[in-house]
Amino acid sequence: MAGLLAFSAAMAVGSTAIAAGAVINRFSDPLRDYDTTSAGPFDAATARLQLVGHGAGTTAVLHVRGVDRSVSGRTFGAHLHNGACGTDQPLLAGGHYNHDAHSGAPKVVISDQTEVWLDVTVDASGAGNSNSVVRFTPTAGARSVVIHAKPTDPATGGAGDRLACLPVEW
Ligand SMILES: [Cu+2]
Repeated sequence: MAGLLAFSAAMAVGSTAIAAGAVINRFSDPLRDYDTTSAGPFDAATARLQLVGHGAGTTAVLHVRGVDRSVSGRTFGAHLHNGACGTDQPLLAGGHYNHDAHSGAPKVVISDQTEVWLDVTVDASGAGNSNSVVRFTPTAGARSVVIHAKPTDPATGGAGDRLACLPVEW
């Protein structure tokens, strides 16, 4: 119940921010497959990311659809990464975009407030949504949202293998 309430509150914050904020950018594309030699749940999926600026921060909203329904109910880690998507080159996307690292903070904290975490749970129709509200604005560049095989570990930010990638370049 607490989890549900927290989720509702987060959605409300996101909706308010969207209504009041200015869309910095919207990205919509088929997901790039990181394993073109075998079938995966995101092979036919598309995704859309909106970055909305509000005051000192950003709301990121991710929509994924067209995911194989065999994985409905599962949660997949998703994050804003530093680098661009590359065909069959999952490591090209680099590490997570981390505000502490980009702003030269003396200590780099890994959390859902220093990075943009957008884990998605796939529903019965093969779609999933998530949002993240952070108090920074990512700097422009050729970046990506990488979708991983597992939910994000809140302690390490790790989420297993990289499955698919949405180009996010501005
Ligand atoms: Cu990631």
